[in-house]
Amino acid sequence: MPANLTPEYLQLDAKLRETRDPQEKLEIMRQMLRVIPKHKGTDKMQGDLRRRISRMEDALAQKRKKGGRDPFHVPREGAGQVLLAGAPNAGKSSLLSHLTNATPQVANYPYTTHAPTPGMVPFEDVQIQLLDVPPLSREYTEAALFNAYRICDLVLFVVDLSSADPTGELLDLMAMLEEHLVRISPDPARERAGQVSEVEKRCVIVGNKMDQAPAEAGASLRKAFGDDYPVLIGSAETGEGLAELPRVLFEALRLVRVYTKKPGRKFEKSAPFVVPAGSTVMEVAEAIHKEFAENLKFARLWGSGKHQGLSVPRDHVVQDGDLLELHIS
Ligand SMILES: Nc1nc2c(ncn2[C@@H]2O[C@H](COP(=O)(O)OP(=O)(O)O)[C@@H](O)[C@H]2O)c(=O)[nH]1
Ligand SMILES: [Mg+2]
Repeated sequence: MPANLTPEYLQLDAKLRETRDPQEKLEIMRQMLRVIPKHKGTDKMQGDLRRRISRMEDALAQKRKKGGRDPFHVPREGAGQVLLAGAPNAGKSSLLSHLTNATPQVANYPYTTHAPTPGMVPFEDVQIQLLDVPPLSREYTEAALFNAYRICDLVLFVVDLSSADPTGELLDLMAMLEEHLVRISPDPARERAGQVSEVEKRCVIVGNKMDQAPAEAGASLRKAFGDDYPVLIGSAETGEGLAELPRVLFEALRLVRVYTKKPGRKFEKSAPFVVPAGSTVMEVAEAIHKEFAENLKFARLWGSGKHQGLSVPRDHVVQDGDLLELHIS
């Protein structure tokens, strides 16, 4: 069967042969996999591409481990890693300054942010890591930036409401990520082991510069995206409209906080264990210590309404704010 490759695919193929940088090669192969016509005639080519992508990813990961540096890699801290995304001048750096103690450069000209700048967003008794990164743009975006989106926990889009077409701008940002195999989704599929191609990420949207924009701009952004994603309309400069953003980020990360204590001790409601929503008592114990989990006999639970001190099985699913007393043998 003929492969019927498109000009777009052939162009990428030619580009791949000219490219030396492994990271860029990887990006090109991911794009090729995206655009290759999906039918029986290309099955083998698709398989080959997947294998080459996988090998290249492994090789790059090895290199990073050996100390080769990925300029966009920032070690995870706190409850989760949120990556800002936006066009030049949308207000990403201003938002980071507003929400955290970080002091990124804010300037009224594009491309001010080069290396990622991290900051910690406090929410009640947890901290969420927020990373400011260079803008997404069709003119120039470093390939390594797309990798950063692949490994973050949540994408925070910032859209300038005073621009000509905020909704179109956001659709374009999403399309750019998708072209690099990062799909924004209200309900991402769990990542399967060994899957190398597309990843799915949740997002939160901030319509920024409301102080400079007509009210309709915010309303239409909400109308376009509000059914699928949290949309906040506000100002990164004054903070107006954004008071709930830390909570919205925490909720979008789909995490729960659990407070634990040993039998006979008092609860210290200060440092929660943060685990993915849907985690069980056993998984909380594992998060504390592997050995601890192995020796877990039973747990008593306060919280979730009806469980005031009742003993619960190891596969009981914990809720945000639960108090757990762990009994080990
Ligand atoms: N009026 C207004 N200006 C803002 C707001 N947020 C950011 N700006 C301005 O927009 C410009 C670009 O902001 P910056 O945070 O550097 O954008 P970035 O390129 O996305 O990081 C700066 O001059 C900011 O002062 C806002 O809410 N209202
Ligand atoms: Mg910036």
